[in-house]
Amino acid sequence: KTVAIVGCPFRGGQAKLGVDKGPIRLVEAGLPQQLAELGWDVKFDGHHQFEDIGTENDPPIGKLKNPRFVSRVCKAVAQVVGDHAKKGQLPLTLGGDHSLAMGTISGTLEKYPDACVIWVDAHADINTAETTDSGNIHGMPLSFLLGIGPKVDEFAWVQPLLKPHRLVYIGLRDVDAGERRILKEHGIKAFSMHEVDKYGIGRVVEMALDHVNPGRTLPVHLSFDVDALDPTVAPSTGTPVRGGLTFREGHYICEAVYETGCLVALDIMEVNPSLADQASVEQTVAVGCSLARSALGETLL
Ligand code: DIR
Ligand code: MN
Ligand code: MN
Ligand code: MN
Repeated sequence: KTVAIVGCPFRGGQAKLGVDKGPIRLVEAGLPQQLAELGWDVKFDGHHQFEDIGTENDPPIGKLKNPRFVSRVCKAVAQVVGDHAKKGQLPLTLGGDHSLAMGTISGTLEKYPDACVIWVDAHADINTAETTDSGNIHGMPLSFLLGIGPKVDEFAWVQPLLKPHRLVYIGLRDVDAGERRILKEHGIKAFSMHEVDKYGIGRVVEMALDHVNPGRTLPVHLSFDVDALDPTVAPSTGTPVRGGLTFREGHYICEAVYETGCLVALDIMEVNPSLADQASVEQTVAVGCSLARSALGETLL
């Protein structure tokens, strides 16, 4: 079993500086060795270099900010992730901002067209070119993957291969009005923090899996935005929202997905080592590493 680490120092999907340093810190913290100790063959040949095309060459398209840069980077990431998957390797993508998931999930779906997606996040990241307030594309990747909303030529390469019933959320608590409408209209299943409180994380993960992967036979892509965790657990991230997952709830999701044996791709996104004090940064980087280890088989006993 081989895990291919795809380091993506990229921040074009949102405005804050520093999230591009996330993957570097996660690797420096020893993630490749930690995964090797779990018995994985670890492939990592350096972080990807994304040529910055410069904001002057990349004016907004409608409300979308840095559209060409985001599109180009995600297209390259789709290729890389897809190539690893086709070799039977499990791509572990380290962000970077969550717009990257447009690339990672495109890559996964190329090899596994029937894959389902578990999206762990405080946010729904399903705004369209029409509904987005911020224009930040990290709040939009799922609308492109699902083919929802007005077509944007720049993103025409994104195949709308994800079906609404193959997507499930855990951890939501900051959902825009337009996003709520989309979730309702397309019948997309979401377990917000309210459901986590009500049922407990064990039942929530079971219900989430029952929804997208009833027979536990389909490949699973787990896309984990660290802002799903409570800001006391993962403070160094661009858009923290109070009332999030505890340390254990976050890790439980990863452990339970690993236990299905269906995991084919993993994203750890939105670690921003430039935000907050040094202790908070170290804590957040360490949590990013331990989430990845849990999803790749680390157990408590
Ligand atoms: C908001 C925030 N829904 C937006 N999204 C964030 O900009 O579309 N996603 N922070 O991670
Ligand atoms: Mn996100
Ligand atoms: Mn988020
Ligand atoms: Mn975000």
